[in-house]
Amino acid sequence: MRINRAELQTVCGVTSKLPVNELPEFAFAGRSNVGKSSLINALVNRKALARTSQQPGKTQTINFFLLNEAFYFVDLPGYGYAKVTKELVAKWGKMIERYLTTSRQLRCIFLLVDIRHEPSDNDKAMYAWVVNRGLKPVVIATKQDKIKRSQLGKQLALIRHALGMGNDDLLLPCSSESKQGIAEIWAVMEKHLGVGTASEETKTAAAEENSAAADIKATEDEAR
Ligand SMILES: Nc1nc2c(ncn2[C@@H]2O[C@H](COP(=O)(O)OP(=O)(O)OP(=O)(O)O)[C@@H](O)[C@H]2O)c(=O)[nH]1
Ligand SMILES: [Mg+2]
Repeated sequence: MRINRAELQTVCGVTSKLPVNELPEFAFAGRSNVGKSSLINALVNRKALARTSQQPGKTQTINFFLLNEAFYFVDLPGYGYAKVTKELVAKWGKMIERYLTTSRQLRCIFLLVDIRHEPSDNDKAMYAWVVNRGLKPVVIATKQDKIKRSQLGKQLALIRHALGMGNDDLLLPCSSESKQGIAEIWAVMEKHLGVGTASEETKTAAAEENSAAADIKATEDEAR
């Protein structure tokens, strides 16, 4: 999707009141440093809309980015960041929980995990919590550029197994550096937004997405 306008509209700290938005929201969750803010930048094709850092714990607020005046990206603080007090970690957890339980416009939550590693206990707990709330998370395996093509299937199978994902649950690899997988993530959001479903162009894109998803699945199956 072409993004013509992107702005950081609302920043919420631990004690802030969350906005009651009228437009659809897509949220990005995952441990600190997994690449949430980088992915937001890659999706909107901007270098620094969302602030990123090599130091974990960069995003310490819930940030609402308004795109094309039509929908929001919600950048959540990372969990599992050890260098702040337990008290603060707990407050962030509560804030994320408050957002996920009260948002009326959340269309899809993307749960990010690092493609190189087995999901952590925090990742597993987050995934289970989101599933238990009746939300259907789409898991994104980040930093695909850091592994070899030959490792892809094995890593995806490892992540799917560790999180206890069903065969039909979406797991998409991506890289904010090389831009691999970015179009597939957009295809998921476009489906939720119901944009351009009538056009031939979108039908082709959707067919391509389905075939890309089938390819990824085949790679995973091969690795089993
Ligand atoms: N090679 C590579 N590096 C990445 C990728 N995505 C993010 N990074 C790097 O990972 C680090 C963390 O990225 P962020 O986007 O700030 O991570 P975050 O999840 O927003 O982290 P918090 O705000 O602390 O929760 C930065 O140094 C990024 O450059 C990727 O796809 N490939
Ligand atoms: Mg961040």
